[in-house]
Amino acid sequence: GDKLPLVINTWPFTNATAAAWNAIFNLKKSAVDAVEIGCMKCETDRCDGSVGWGGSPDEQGETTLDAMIMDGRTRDVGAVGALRRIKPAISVARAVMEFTTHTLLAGDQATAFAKEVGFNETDLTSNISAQMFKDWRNNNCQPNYWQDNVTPDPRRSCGPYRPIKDVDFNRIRQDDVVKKERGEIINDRNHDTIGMVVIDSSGNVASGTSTNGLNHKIPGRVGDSPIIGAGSYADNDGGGAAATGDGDIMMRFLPSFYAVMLMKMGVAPSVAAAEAIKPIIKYYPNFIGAIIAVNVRGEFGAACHNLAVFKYSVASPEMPNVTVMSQTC
Ligand code: SD4
Repeated sequence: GDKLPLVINTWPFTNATAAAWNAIFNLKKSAVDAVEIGCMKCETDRCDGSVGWGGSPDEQGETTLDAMIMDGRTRDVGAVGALRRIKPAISVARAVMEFTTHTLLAGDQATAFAKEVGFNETDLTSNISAQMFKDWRNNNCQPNYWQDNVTPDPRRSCGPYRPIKDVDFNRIRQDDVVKKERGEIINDRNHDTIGMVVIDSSGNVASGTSTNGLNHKIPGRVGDSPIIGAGSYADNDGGGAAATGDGDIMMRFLPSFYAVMLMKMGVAPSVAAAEAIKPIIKYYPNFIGAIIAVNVRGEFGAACHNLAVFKYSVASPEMPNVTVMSQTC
């Protein structure tokens, strides 16, 4: 059967998949439009609290947003990092792509740009994010999933900061305990970033991401999601890929770029996805994350690490009702 057009995105964010599918298949919109519409759906639904406003408060309680969008036909890109007080991050990223010669805008100046092109400034705090922030402060700046009988992890303190090398990680806990415990942070009920790739019926590829990043991050922290080739990548000659997980680690390896380059050389998507996270695992065995990859023929695959199972969503002429796929790690 026909494999194109195709929509694929991280996690069982099926409403986002359906929105993008409707855009590309029924409304005959472009792949870039479909990615924006799909990611917008997650932003307005606030998928799992980890996309859009009102989630993942930083050390001062503020939610900031990261997003990117990429056109694999023209290689045009727009992205925003640590966007403040503006809800539709993917659309601001789109505006960076459409209205400027720049690629990535950050922080308050990204907000100023967004206002200039007509977006509304608004508080991104929700009752939930305010409560999460309060709990965290009341818990000596430790995530509330951290057990009382466990030595606090100084990596997630709210300062003052000191060199990481001074921290005795061995004393804190064994690696496999960290792995197990952190594995419960990102799991089937608590997903993260939406990363999406859409390919139209002529083989034009677009990709995008949107997220509110990491709980209790240091203000100013930008994750992998708006970084080109890390959060996602699109190339009409290879395909598209998008990543989710520990962005501070993943962005050191540009996994989405790597997967797309491998597919460009003829490597199958599932192999390209696995290869793209291999070097991450080599240096950071406790890393948690996943990647989806799709080539220009509409063949797709995924790979993950330290998740019991990674679920992602697909729609194509072969699976028009949006199918949730399960990848074991
Ligand atoms: C980040 N990659 O900001 C995002 C968050 C995420 O699964 O995807 N977590 O690091």
